[in-house]
Amino acid sequence: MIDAAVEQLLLEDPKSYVIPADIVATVTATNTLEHALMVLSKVGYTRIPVLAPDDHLQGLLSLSAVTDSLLKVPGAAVDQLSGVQVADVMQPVKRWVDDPTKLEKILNLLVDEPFLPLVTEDMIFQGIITRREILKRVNYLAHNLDREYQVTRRELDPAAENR
Ligand code: 2BA
Repeated sequence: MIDAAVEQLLLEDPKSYVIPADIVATVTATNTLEHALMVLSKVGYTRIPVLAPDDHLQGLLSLSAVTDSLLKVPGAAVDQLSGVQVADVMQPVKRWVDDPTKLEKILNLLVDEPFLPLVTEDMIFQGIITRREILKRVNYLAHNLDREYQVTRRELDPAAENR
């Protein structure tokens, strides 16, 4: 369990670590890979969400999936990606959160995931929580813990140390 003081400081402003949907780069499942490659190159991110027209989260598209698809055909040129759709290469979403205050879960999942999609109960995309934004909160915590709390080291129990 996360220490209560740590949790309180990290959670002071949960909205501050959510990147809202309207500024997240996304593609739709019916976009061609040529279009998706253009989006990925323009925004500079390596993996972005795939959304349905009604904003349902459908999957994730990675740059490596696009390049893999290109390399499958010997001598293929980028314009051949116009014959393949995002739906053909996107990956399923395995990890997401539906509440930005579920810090324990968020911290655990972000160990392995660079970002987590934030969705409603029925999987409508709300935005993402990235490692960068969470690390910014952790940095704030590291610099401000002793402003609001008196942090003192517990007396160590020598018997417990030798166990
Ligand atoms: P990656 O694209 O692999 O990016 C890893 C880290 O590299 C990012 O970490 C960020 O610190 C930096 N970075 C890469 N491209 C950047 C760019 N165009 N502008 C600014 N910084 C850039 P995080 O910021 O923690 O993001 C973690 C992951 O979340 C990213 O992994 C990407 O998959 C996704 N992501 C972040 N912001 C996004 C956005 N606005 N739209 C779509 N996906 C986003």
